Amino acid sequence: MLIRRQKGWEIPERDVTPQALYRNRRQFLGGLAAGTIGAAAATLPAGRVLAQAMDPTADLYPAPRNESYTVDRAIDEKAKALTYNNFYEFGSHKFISDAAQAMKIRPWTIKIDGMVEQEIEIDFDDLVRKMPLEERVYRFRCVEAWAMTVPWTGFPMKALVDFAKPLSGAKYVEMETASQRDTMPGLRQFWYPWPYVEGLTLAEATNELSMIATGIYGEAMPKQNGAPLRLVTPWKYGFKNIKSIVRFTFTDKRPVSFWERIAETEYGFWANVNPQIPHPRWSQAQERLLTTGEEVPTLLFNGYGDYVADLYKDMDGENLYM
Ligand SMILES: Nc1nc2c(c(=O)[nH]1)N[C@H]1C(S)=C(S)[C@@H](COP(=O)(O)O)O[C@H]1N2
Ligand SMILES: [Mo]
Repeated sequence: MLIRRQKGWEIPERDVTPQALYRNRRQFLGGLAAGTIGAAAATLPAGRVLAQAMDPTADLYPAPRNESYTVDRAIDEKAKALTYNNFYEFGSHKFISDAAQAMKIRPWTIKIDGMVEQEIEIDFDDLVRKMPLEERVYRFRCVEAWAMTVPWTGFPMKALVDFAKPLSGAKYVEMETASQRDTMPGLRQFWYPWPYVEGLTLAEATNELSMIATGIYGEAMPKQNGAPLRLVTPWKYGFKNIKSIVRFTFTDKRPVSFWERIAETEYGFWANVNPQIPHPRWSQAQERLLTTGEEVPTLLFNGYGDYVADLYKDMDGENLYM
């Protein structure tokens, strides 16, 4: 008689709970490493379960959409948003989506440090389950004058700031992207000031628009779009939207971001979208929609002035729009 213990991933779909998959993640990935993907997949009841087993947070998607943030533009094609990317760690062009698959996104440890009550180190899978996930459709505007409209899934960055418990003297939060020398060929381009760093004021970070996105198009974030967590600030140029974050540092000193270090006369700290302030080398008046290629007028604060204009009053003398 054949007696065989059922493996975690072989349980019927009706019995599959997120917990069960979560606990069996290592086993499943171990199986993959041992080259048993074919055997394992053959016993799986559905592709969805395979996806869940491979991404321990897959059960969180799709999250309910928050309709208060819908915009008057068509959502871009998923295939476009997932294959036209900016992620210099994988190359200084837009077609890095294949190369980015090498990035290791589990385990993923996030450090919260600097001016906080207590430093925190937390696994992404633990953090994301503490946060209120929802879907929001936002415009997105790259400084290079292309734009897209996409449904992000994530949580308000304010929830993360509350979780971090910053000290009263903290004024900024600095964020850092992972540095994986073995998977990110871009890091060999030593003339760039790695790691990728970005920053926000705490007022910006706790503005209701600021999101830590963990998914897009109703699925966990693809690697090329910044898995497992990235910043989304829709009123700022795309480069502020730092990907694959491993550290949040609270500080009283204004962070100097990656692009600011490279060219401070072209990319500043504030980087708020403004059609009337050209980039030193091109106009920002128009933008090209990712899916249709259509050229349309750019809006002040990318159309989000009602939410964020107040953040910048009485800031004359600051370069708010670059
Ligand atoms: N770590 C990291 N984050 C990054 C970048 C990058 O090169 N590295 N590029 C930025 C720029 S310029 C843009 S426009 C967006 C692109 O996001 P997307 O590929 O999801 O469209 O990511 C931003 N975040
Ligand atoms: Mo960008």
